Amino acid sequence: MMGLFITFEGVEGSGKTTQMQLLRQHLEARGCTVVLTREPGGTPIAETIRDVLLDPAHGAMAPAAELLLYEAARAQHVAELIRPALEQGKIVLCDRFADSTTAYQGTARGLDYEALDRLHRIATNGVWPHLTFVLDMAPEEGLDRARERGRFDRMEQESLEFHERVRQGFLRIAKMEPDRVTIVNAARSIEDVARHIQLRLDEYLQARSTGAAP
Ligand code: Z5A
Repeated sequence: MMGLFITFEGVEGSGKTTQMQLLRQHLEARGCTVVLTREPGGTPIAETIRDVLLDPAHGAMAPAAELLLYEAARAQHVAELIRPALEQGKIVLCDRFADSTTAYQGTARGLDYEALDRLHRIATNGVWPHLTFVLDMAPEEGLDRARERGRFDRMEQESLEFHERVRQGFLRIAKMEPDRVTIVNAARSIEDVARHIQLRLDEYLQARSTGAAP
């Protein structure tokens, strides 16, 4: 697969969408073809699953049902959009991916990591991010930013303790996979965060050009 797959992770409101748009501009200015997408979602079927997952009326959703719906949306997204784009040599920037399932449904909800890993393998079928940026900040600050938009989805209604466990879940993944996952302090200005991301990407692309990175 010739393309480049970059994912953005972090607590709600940490600036993933903002940073993806800035990185797209940066890459397009260099002549790259960039696809921006998100999870859950990214294709019509996966967006329909997203509506079910995030509907605040669905407070009674069982954790296992939630997990399987996120993975179902991912399977469709990978098959229909991400894999074809990578095979065409494009750069795919994705707002959340399997690490979100590990952090939200694994670390925060307490579902079994081994079961999650098996489901990730089925849903992603070998498609895995080359680079991941975890935009790290205190969840209460991120939630404040997100709430300024005035909409509250089902996951946002979880307790602050839940979102703190999510944060710890992302930090755990970064510790386990330091080559792939970069922690970015997201409590800084938009420009500072963008600079950190661009520097890490340039470093990765340099390593890739010499065969030192996948
Ligand atoms: N979820 C899950 O449980 N399991 C899974 O497997 C997956 C997802 C894939 C998706 O929600 C929910 O699904 C999510 C995890 C769960 N729930 N939670 N909680 P979503 O897609 O609707 O929301 P989100 O992914 O959490 O992102 P967001 O709310 O859209 O936020 P963001 O993209 O990270 O931030 P933003 O939109 O770029 O910025 C938010 C605001 O802050 C905006 O007004 C910006 O202008 C401002 N901003 C951005 N950066 C800065 C800085 N540096 N300083 C000041 N202000 C800033």
